[in-house]
Amino acid sequence: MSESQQIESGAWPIVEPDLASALDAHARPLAALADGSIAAIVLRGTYPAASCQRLIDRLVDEGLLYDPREEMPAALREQVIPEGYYREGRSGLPESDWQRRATSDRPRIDIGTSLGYRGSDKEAFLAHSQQTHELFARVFADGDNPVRLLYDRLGAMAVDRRVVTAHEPDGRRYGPAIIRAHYGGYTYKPHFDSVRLREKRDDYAVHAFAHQFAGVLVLQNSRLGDVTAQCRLHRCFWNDEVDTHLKADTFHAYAAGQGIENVEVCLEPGDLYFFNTRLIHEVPGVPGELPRVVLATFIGYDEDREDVFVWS
Ligand SMILES: O=C(O)CCC(=O)C(=O)O
Ligand SMILES: [Fe+2]
Repeated sequence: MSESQQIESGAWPIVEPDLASALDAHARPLAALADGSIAAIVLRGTYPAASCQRLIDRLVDEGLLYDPREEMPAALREQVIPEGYYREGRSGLPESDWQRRATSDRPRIDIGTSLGYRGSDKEAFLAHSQQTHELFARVFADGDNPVRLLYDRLGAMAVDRRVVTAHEPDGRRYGPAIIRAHYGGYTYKPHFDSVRLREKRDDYAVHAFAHQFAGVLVLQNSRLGDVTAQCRLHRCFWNDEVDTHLKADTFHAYAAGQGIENVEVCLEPGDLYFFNTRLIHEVPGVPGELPRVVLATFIGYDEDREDVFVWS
């Protein structure tokens, strides 16, 4: 596929509501995500809403998340991820950003191992990933396992390909998925995600995949009146020209000027969606009482490979 950011014009569909419709519409749904001909695949009601609530309650009970009506526990305060944070290659987090943790009024708490956040130290990343496998085995021991559901649905869409947790050639695995809680209206500005093009992590096996997708299951949303936090996808792949607008915070004006269409993917707790993370996307925060909580993954897909890698 070319480097151009414009995708064929015409309606840009969100394929929904279930696996059957995705496979009906496209013999290879993941190929349709890869070439940008569809905006997203939405599988509604994948995880029962009651299970979402049970999981959130459990995570709060275990001190892995907190109830925003109470004060944030000190142990979590140290783990806050500043809004807008990401690391390129092997660089570290600047001191000024670490200081933003404690004072952030839009804190994000991650449960799991993020390559974007921890990947600059590979040994530490792989050791942390191992701990996440152990943590998830314990948290999801009762069989009501949303990570397995996500892998199963992805496996069905991958048709004859094999879906596995991303691993290095020596077998060491990445984190299988990550739970992210976004408090106080935490916002993802227009951005793209790519271990290859953005983070440039050429020392990781996932760097080899031509395409990167996200698979995200909503566990809880943030609501203020009628408004909930939702992802908006722009029909525009990242390239150098787009990059200047992302960095200058002028992407919205650029998109309007270019007539780039966009769609909002409206999700309820329990809905799972997949999209190509090279598309410019954003999740404007909604400072409701409760945090928006998702189970998130990245997915590596390549036409020439029969394995599909999943990581976080
Ligand atoms: O939470 C979502 O739905 C997507 C978030 C996102 O774009 C990201 O984590 O990079
Ligand atoms: Fe993203």
